[in-house]
Amino acid sequence: MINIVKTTPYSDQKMGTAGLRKKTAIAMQENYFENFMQSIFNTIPALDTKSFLIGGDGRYYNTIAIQKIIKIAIANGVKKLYIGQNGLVSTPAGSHILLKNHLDGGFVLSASHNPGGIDGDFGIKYANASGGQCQPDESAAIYEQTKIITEYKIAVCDDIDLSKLGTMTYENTEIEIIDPYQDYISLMKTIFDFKELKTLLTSNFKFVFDAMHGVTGPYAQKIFEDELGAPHGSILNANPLEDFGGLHPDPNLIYAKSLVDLMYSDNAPDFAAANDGDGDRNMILGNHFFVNPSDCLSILTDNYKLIPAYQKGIFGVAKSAATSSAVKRVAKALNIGFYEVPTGWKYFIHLMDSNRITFCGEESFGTGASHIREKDGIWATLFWLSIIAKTKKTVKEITLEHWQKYGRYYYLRNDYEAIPQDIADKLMADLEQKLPSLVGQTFAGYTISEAHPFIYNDPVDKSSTKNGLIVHFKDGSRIVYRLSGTGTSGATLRTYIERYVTDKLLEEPETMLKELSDVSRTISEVTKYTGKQKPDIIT
Ligand code: VG1
Ligand code: CO
Repeated sequence: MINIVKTTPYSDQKMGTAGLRKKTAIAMQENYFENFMQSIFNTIPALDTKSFLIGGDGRYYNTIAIQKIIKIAIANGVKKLYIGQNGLVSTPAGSHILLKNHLDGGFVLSASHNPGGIDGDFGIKYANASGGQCQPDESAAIYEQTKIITEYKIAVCDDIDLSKLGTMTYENTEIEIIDPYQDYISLMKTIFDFKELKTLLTSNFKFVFDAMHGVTGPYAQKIFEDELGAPHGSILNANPLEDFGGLHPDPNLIYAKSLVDLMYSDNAPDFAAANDGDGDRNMILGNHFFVNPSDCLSILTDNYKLIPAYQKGIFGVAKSAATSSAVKRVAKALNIGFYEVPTGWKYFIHLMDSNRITFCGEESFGTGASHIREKDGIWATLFWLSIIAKTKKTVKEITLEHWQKYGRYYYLRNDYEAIPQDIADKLMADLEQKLPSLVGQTFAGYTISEAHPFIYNDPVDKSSTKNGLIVHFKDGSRIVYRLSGTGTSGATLRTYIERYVTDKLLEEPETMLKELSDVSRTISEVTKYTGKQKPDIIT
């Protein structure tokens, strides 16, 4: 039986950088999730011919929301649903499942690296047939629907058992509970040399992987332990938990602190990686060494030939504008295309689909390639291990040699969190206004050479996107300002700071960027607007 339920719109269902992200309590309001799902389906024609993937990172409210999607999909006459067993699918594996099965879209229930639980965050990433998250025009159309919705359709039936693999049919919808791991593992085997990696991980090389109680734990156990022979226990925090064990599943120096402490201790392993809640972000650490994600993209690109799948050559490389310029030098040296896009993985999709790029990355602990249309934490880990297996060098040696070859971009991101939205908007608008007048001015010895909004013209669909403000200095340093699109309380001002040097390769970023950090505050007047003397989070 199908029920048609009368509803009233919520005014705040606009997707941000990566889907819709809300406080869990907001997402759990009556009809909130149903409204959003029905609004998505309202924008998709001929649902009786369409197939979708459903999965999530295992956070609180996932399984309840999944049952809702299933019932709304049945009521809307969707042809087929592929659902990850127990409601689990990582963001990268989901992209692969979508592409492999030529699905029309997918829903990964995740607020990514944001904390989970009833007091945490909930989210939904909506992908289209490209295998990646929907484009801005599609999210705009969905947002319009959310503002006028008056009813949604929902099937009245028992909850579907998500624990058993198999196929069943309800009304006209076929439902298949699928293994969320196997296809992804097979895909990784087509890219990397698993035999060589097994030799490394069964040697005396010490490896750990922190899944942060997110969705990658089972993937990592299957790949690194079962397939590649790493000792049992190499995967830390391996079981997905609804509240991530009370942790913040964000793989960076602050939130993956216990892993960082281990890697800077006397019995540090040779290598560590961490992934975020939904498995698309990664952090790479060596013994007493941290690899900045911008450098990570640059190093992987420079070493593409060491990986079987890329030996015949790669297309170009792309980064978000806020990411450091390191990979630009590598692209130049390799004579491959280089692109700079707004923040958010969706902007890489057209570049991959049109064979303009093979690799891409963001400063926010994201690296990936065109094997899928999302960033991929396990892929990045396997890539690093492959470089180590081939070169027999440590993470620190590989990175240092890279800096010796190309110079180093010291890089930091300063986040000013929980700013009232109107104040943040005013700060950005005022800053944009004054950019032209800044050119030629000198602050603490740094002279501004250019200052402008970042505008991206997509070479494929010709759309134009404005995202953030960039200040360039004569010595090649840059400061990028933008507001976060993934937060759930107030606004976050992100200030990205980089400085290029060819000597002094092993200093602390905080030391090398002290003046520029101060300059970033002078220019934005963040203290005047927010009262904040310093950032809340530095990564
Ligand atoms: C942040 C990062 C961005 C990333 C996005 C989604 O967005 O800065 O680089 O693509 O999160 O990451 P924002 O708008 O808050 O700066 V995740 O792991 O959700 O998919
Ligand atoms: Co994520």
